[in-house]
Amino acid sequence: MVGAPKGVENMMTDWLGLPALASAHGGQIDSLIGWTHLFMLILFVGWGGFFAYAVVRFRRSRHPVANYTGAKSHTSSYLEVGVAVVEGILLVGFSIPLWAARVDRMPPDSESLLVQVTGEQFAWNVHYAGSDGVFGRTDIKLLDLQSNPLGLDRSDPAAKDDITTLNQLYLPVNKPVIVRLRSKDVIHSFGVPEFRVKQDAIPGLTIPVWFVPNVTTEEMRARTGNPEFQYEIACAQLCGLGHFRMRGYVTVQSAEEFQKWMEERLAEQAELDVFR
Ligand SMILES: [Cu+2]
Repeated sequence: MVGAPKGVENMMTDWLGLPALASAHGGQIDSLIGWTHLFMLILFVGWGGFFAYAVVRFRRSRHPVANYTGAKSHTSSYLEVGVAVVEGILLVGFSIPLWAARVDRMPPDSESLLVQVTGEQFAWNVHYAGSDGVFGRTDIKLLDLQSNPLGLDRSDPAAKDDITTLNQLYLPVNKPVIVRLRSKDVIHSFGVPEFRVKQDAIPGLTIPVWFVPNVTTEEMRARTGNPEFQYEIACAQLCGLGHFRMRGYVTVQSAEEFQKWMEERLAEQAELDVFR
């Protein structure tokens, strides 16, 4: 991308025309995708070229009778071993370490922002624990699709400072985020292309997914030249008739802006509580 700050973009991102990168680990994902494509291109050209050669070289007019002995050289075996070695390197050297970092080495809760994101047909419910860091109790009996889509029990002390939003995920920049994914009904999938994150939300399970967003929405607007740019959570599993409109928005802000946003939401919440 033109004018992109160094270290944010990856060579492979440009080469493959992937969406702009906006997370700390995204470059590694793009490298892996890029190297795999490059290797597949070499294989495709190699095998395709050999196929074309064989079709011409062993055409019927030149070789009316099959040769039962076949080739004696070991070149093909060496090539096969070479292909297997490269595939092994991609798997052991790139894929497994990357996967382990994503699923095994979660950052500690104390250093991260924890958010619960619950998918439903057809929306994303976002739930922040607030300053106490404890998610308030939820109860299915309190669930109301309009006024309380998560069934949050506001009488629980831990729920007092909780913030819930619909389809709006606000995140501070450069801080690890752990999204705890859940689903109320069917399988959905939390996909934010710019973060190189995609994880299914499965009813009955809470699945954590983590990333470090490193480009704010404002910076991305400047970089893309699109003043209306928004990070989007796209549901990446066909989850029903309204799947196409199951879309959330992510706003990445500076730590101060994020803090301010949280406080504003809390103030709004306090106003609502007066009328309860
Ligand atoms: Cu969905």
